[in-house]
Amino acid sequence: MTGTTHVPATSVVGDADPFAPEHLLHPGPLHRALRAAGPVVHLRRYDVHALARHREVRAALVDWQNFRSGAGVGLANFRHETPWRPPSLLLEADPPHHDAPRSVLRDVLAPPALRRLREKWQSTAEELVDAVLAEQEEEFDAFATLAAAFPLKVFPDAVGLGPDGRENLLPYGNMAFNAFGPRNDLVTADAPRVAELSAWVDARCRREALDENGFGARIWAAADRGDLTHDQAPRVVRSLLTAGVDTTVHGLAAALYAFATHPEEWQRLRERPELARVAFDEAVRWQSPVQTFFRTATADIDVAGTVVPEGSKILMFLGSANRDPDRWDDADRFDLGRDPSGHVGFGMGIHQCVGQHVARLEAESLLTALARRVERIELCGEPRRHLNNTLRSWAFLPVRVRPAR
Ligand code: OVP
Repeated sequence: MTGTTHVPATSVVGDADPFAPEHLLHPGPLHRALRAAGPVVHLRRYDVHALARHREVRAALVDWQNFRSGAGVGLANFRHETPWRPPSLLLEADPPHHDAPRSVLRDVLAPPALRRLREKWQSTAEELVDAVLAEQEEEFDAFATLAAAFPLKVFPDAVGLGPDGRENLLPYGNMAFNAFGPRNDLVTADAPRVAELSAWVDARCRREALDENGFGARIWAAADRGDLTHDQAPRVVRSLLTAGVDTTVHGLAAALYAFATHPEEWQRLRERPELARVAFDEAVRWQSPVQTFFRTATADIDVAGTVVPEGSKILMFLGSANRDPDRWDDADRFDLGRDPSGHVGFGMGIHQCVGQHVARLEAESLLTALARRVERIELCGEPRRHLNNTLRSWAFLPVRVRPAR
């Protein structure tokens, strides 16, 4: 067997640190080794069991009775460790506590609520793309000017946030997503700003800080109706501000990167702009902006013959499940012709992304506006990743565009 096709034995892959920079930058080789090593792999460094195949990741995601979220969905076990902030009432909760906040947020972010935003978001996307094409040279950083700029324009407005301090949103989310991982250098680098950023976000979740027409006000109104307690309302607003910005920014960046490296798929989108939504889901499958989440075993669980002990953590590789060749034909290919449904980039089951319709509307607005105005988009330099323990994220995405005539 040659070096390049050699599959590391379980004992070797079991020593890997999935949160080391090399694996965060290039997760593919580790994912392949984990999938090859078996349906479940013990990672000795953290004493957790890892799932990297689509079948087992999906099964764990839908089995909330055995694979719990209430002890945290990061490496830290809230049974033994104090969380860095009060736990999320959605992400870090199990039924029955989970269900009232979930149902309130589901209604606030449901498609009927989004219909009111659709025209505004489409015209904002068109204005943004027009401005970028007018102001920039033909080469620019698509990460800052498009992927980050668009969500930061529309989403905080929709929540009902005031104009000040919005530059704190991405750093706060970056910190929250790092905190799901081990206390490595990435977490250490965030430490000096934890108190300041947390105080800013917590203040924005108060009723007085929120515009009366936004998602935030609707969460507070649900508390007035008795669907939530008034104590819970600010923490549900906090979920919007934690999970709603970085995810969409790096999700849109994933789509732009995909198109900038697949010119034939860009032509396909230009010919059929109604493919924008499926293109976004395919980009979420292909890049998996949220790479990993953990669960905690509530009993000794048999996974394909291996016992995962009660109380221990399970690490689910969403990004690996989304590239599993046993589930996907030509898994590594970004392909608008496939049906990406069944990907686990938004999770699956009772915790599946409650904001996915918001994300798809943002993506549809931006990609449609671009497809109408840009004939070609291609990389014109080396793109740079931003390292995060959970997010497959970007720092710089240099592109060259040719505007459509
Ligand atoms: C991707 C997510 C991520 C981070 C925070 C929260 C949710 C939250 O509920 O606060 S889901």
